[in-house]
Amino acid sequence: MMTRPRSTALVRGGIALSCALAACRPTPTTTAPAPTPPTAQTQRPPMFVSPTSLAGHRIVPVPLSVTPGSGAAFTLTSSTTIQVPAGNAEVARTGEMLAMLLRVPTGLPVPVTTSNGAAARGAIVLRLGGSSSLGDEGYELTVSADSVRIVAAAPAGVFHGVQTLRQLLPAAIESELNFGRRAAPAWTIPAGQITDRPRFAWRGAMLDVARHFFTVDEVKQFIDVLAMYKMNIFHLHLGDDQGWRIQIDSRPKLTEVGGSTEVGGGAGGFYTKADYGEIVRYAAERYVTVVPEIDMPGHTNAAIAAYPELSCSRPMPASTAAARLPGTYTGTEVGWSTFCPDSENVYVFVDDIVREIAAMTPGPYFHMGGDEVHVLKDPQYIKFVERVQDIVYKHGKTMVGWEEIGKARLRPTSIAQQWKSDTVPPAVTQGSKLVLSPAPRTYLDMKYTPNTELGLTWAAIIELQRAYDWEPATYLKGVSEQQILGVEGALWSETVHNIGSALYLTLPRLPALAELGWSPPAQRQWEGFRQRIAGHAARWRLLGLNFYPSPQVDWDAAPAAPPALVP
Ligand code: TNX
Repeated sequence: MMTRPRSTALVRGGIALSCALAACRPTPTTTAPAPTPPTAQTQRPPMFVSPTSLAGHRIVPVPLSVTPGSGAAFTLTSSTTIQVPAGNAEVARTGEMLAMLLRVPTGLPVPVTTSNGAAARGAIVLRLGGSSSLGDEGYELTVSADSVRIVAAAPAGVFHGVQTLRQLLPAAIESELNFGRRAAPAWTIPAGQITDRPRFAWRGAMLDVARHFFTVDEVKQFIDVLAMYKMNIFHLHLGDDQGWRIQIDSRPKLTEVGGSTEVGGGAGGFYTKADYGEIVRYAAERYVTVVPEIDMPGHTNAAIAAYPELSCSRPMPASTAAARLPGTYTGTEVGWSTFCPDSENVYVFVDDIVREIAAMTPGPYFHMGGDEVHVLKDPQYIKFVERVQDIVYKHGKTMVGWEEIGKARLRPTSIAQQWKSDTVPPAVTQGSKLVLSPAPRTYLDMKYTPNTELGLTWAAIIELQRAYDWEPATYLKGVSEQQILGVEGALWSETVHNIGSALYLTLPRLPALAELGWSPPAQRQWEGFRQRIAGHAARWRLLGLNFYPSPQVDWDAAPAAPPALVP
């Protein structure tokens, strides 16, 4: 894999360590300086404070149901254990990840024990079982003074429940420093019960690693953010005019030539098969499915630079002078490149690509792109999409494509990703399910304000409230909730050079979208989100995650005093 130096201009808080659940966090050698002992819980900085009642929680995405208890809180102590069931390696792994998260800032031993018996006193119990109505991703979290129980029908649900538990502890739990006994906050979790499950099956984010390359470690950090907010799809845009980013053994020039540059003329880079395997594994441990995209027939100049016979003719914009190798492109115009739909060699090539990528992708999807082909006539475009669709299914994957693929005849299981239409896309009329990625609401590469240094403006200026305050089931007239598979945010990287910049555009807008994807509409209100998300800035700072401190949120506000308990 090729790497290059990166600017850290927009990274706050130093080097970010990648950590959805601390698996990657080094054991600290430093002890944080003790702050002046507090006289009252309320005088402590917000990062040390946990809600005194579940009613004051700041969980994002907001759960389906939260019932505050009247009993005492659970407190992490030297006798706290994590109890996992015998015979389930996945739940055991999640238990270990939770233990690593808790041990670092608390300095407590938090051993992981295996038992199918009753909850030991002081145990955090992770368990499979519970109601099948929880689905594969739902969970039930019960907190009492004696124990914490997370019960789910499947391991993904246990993982999501652990993310909720993490958000119920003071933000300081995210620290990579040990607070020591004097400085430590009270590590308490308020009593009560949470029942939770997602609204939509597809809750995703796309990262464009083609316009600018991102290293495996940077990609892991992005996946960490998805996992924290219970998102389950990571869509990886692996090829475009400016770069080809994935090793294909049968077509070595794709990475040699196509991987050699990026927007602006930098050195680009690519993932070896081992790198890609590492990304897929890391994502899977966090219950995130990788959806690889090779955009075609348009957005293909990097592949054509490597194998010119893929094109019928080569109309190129003039702005290629800075490119390193002949035929490569480092500008940002779109819509001008295309594979030749009338060449059989093109389909042999596509078969090679889909076969190799399908073989290294455990998830069920292959995304063929299909957007913005301005230089083909409809019949040519349609023929291409239908041929590629056959190849994708031949290699055992379900096809996904940008909404333009609806012009072609789609198989019933093919999925269209809406991004520009505000009426019923043709794919839906054919019976395909839709992933909603409306650019004016979900495009993470749009500026927050006209003055945002990074980002584009063609779809909209998207401040946080605009990213949050819309409803998927009514967004497209004539498209009902049953036709919507879910939502996805897209981070195109024409202006985004590194993970610090990527996170600046992603936080806090991606958590807003995560809530649209997960939480029932009845639980969602902008004012509530605004107050809950405020509590997350302290977490992002401790994790070294850059973010946009939107003026629409009072980031330093202490958690609201809990309202009186309503039975
Ligand atoms: C449109 S949205 C594109 C991308 C650009 C993006 C920039 C879509 C399917 N295509 O090629 O990167 O706008 O915002």
